[in-house]
Amino acid sequence: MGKKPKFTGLSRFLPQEFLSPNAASLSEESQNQSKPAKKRKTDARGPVRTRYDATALVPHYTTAHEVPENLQKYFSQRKRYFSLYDQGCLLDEEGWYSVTPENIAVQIADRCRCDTILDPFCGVGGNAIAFAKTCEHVIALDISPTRLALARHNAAIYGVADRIEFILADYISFANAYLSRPNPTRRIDVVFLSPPWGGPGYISPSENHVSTADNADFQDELETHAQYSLSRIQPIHGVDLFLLTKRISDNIAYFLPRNADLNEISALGLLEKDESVTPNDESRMIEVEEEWMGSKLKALTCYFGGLVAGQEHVF
Ligand code: MGP
Repeated sequence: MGKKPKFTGLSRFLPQEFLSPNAASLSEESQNQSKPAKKRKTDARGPVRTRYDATALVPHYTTAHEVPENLQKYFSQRKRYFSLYDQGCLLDEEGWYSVTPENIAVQIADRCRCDTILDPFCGVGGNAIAFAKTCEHVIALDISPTRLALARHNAAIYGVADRIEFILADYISFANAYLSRPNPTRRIDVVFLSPPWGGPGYISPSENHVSTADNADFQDELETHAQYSLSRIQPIHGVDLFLLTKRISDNIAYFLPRNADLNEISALGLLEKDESVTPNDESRMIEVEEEWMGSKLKALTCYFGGLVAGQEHVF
């Protein structure tokens, strides 16, 4: 800890370069997209080192006794998060509790097939890796240099690091810069929003939640009434995040807690990015996909615009 992450080839947030025809800041990955992904060999001595190795940044846990108490339940699901975990996948604390399980990421990526997809909260890369297999261009942002380096390390294990453009950026600044360009050189077709939900406590009521039940019923109330409000999304209110994103693309997949308030989600479908736009009823449908793993509901993916089944014509 305290060690500054060392990384090379990641694009810093330089919107004018990202948007310029010469794209001087495009990362090494995107410049090498024509190179075929190298086949990886397993090594009996342990994880294989890749070109984007980030093993110095966080530990790669192999047994439960190495894992801090608060991460134990996530470690036991490690192969659900990354089926190639044993080949050296790396997660930091936030990555452990917020990475999308691989099967779910694959399902979402299948729905989001397009030319260019933006994953502005890429974390340790679970979704970006899946998008690299269904989309032509993947732009993955994160505000944390460590997590971005871990995402690229993990993508290298999956053989797709060269298919993802990793950019160290805060999404709000990136979006505003992108939108301020009259003619961005790269059109973004789909945005996958998987922002921080405010930590693993998202399932509990927020501090200003007022219990209407006796203490004895409180646990039941948590299960049935602790709806998650979009106001708890970070770094800005979830409604504002959606509206900002809608100015980039109508085609949005919004990954939200399983206890998210469905009334708030359906209200998003009535929002227009620009009040002068005449509402188009046909593009108003929203699809909410429940993401189950076995008997457990893990999260909701809410699809908007052309990502909604039957609404592909608005893409
Ligand atoms: P969970 O409920 O914290 O984990 O998150 P789990 O293991 O299902 O807990 P259990 O005790 O209820 O069994 C479920 C899933 O939600 C995770 O696998 C992540 O994909 C996702 N997730 C969790 N958090 C805290 C976040 C977050 O902050 N942001 C995003 N985008 N996804 C999250």
